[in-house]
Amino acid sequence: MNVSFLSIGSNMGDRLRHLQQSVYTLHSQEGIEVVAVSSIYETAPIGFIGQADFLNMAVKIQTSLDPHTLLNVCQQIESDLGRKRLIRWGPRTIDLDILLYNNENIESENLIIPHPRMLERAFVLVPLFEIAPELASSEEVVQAGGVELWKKIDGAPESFWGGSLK
Ligand code: PH2
Ligand code: MG
Ligand code: MG
Repeated sequence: MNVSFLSIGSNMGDRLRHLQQSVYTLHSQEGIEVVAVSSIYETAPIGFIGQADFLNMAVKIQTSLDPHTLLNVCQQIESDLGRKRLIRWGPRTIDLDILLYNNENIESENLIIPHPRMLERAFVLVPLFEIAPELASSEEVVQAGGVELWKKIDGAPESFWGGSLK
C-alpha cells in the first residue's frame, strides 16, 4: 500500500463544505482510504493577491492507485465541485494537490512530486506538519505568517465530514 499526502484549499462559496465534500469523496473511492486529516487553517492568498482568503488543510491517504490515477481522481473531484480553471493561482471552489507519494520523485508533463512549491508555502506546511511531524526536519522553521487556525480537527477522519454528506 502506498502513502500519500494531499493539500486541499478553497476560497469560493461554502469553503468548509467544499473541503468536507472533497475529503468524503476521496475516501469513497475504490483504492483510497483517508487515514488522517489536519485542522483547518484560514490563509491569506499567495501568488494572486486580489482574492478571498482560503481555507487550507492536509490529508494523509493510503492508496493502491498509482500517482497518475490519483491525479485523475483529484481532478475529477475538482471538476465535480465546480472548479473552473480561469486564472493561474486565482480563486477556486476546490484545489487538491498531491504533495508526496511514498518517497518517490516523479517528473512527468502533468505531474511533479514532491509538489515543487510546497516548501515555500506555509499554508501547505503548517497543516502537513500537524499530521506528519516526522516530516519536519529540525532545521525547518515555518514562517507561518498569514496562516491562522480556523477550526481544530482531531479524532477519526470520519468525524470530519460527519453524517451530513452521506
Ligand atoms: N493556492 C494557490 C495559490 N495561492 N493561497 C493560499 N493561501 N492557499 C492556497 O491553497 C493557494 C494560494 C494555487 O493552488
Ligand atoms: Mg494548488
Ligand atoms: Mg492544483
